[in-house]
Amino acid sequence: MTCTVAAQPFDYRFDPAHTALLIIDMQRDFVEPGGFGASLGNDVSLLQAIIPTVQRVLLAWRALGGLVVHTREAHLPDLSDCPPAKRERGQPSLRIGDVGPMGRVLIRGEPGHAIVPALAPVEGEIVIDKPGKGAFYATGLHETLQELGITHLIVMGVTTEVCVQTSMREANDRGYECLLVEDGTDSYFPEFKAATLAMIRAQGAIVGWTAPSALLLQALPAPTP
Ligand code: TIU
Repeated sequence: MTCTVAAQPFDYRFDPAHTALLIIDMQRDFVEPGGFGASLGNDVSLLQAIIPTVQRVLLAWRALGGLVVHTREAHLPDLSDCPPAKRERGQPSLRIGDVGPMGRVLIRGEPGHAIVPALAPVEGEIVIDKPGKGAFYATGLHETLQELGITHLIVMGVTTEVCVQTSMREANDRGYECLLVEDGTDSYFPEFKAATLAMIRAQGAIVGWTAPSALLLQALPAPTP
């Protein structure tokens, strides 16, 4: 079955059986006060606002029986997978591994590491802990998707220009056809989000396509009862 989304810069076609919904880092550490995003000096309210949209698409995709992959940016408790440069860069109020209001910042298993309750993974969905910004670096995600016959990725999550864009570029280089859901992603910096959407779809979809969630949902087939 082929679905067609009236995306930019031109129609995006996909078969749901060979497509995964990839939800990047919708963790408390990025969207709630007291986490990693806030420790970098950011206002997290912009990111919180996309949760209902991401949930709408997630529920529609689940109803179709489509594959869902969630990622979390996270490090091992001993920080052996965290390059010192990542921990030491800048002047954050809390560094990765420090104890904050939601436990140790960006550490696996801590309260802040969890995906927000509205988007929590359910049984059968893939959850990837990634030490980098990209979902493919040091995760085995490509091998997993290859085994499952996935060729297309529909992408949502945060932040648009950091982990979402990095993951889309990694995916694009590995041959995946990627659609970014415009209102299912956000940045702490609106101008960075706008620039990222423009960069992705420039030059004939050099990284991928973008479309609002309404056009994606319109393109999905009705779920079979
Ligand atoms: N998930 C993700 O985008 N990680 C970041 O560190 N993003 C920032 O924008 N800082």
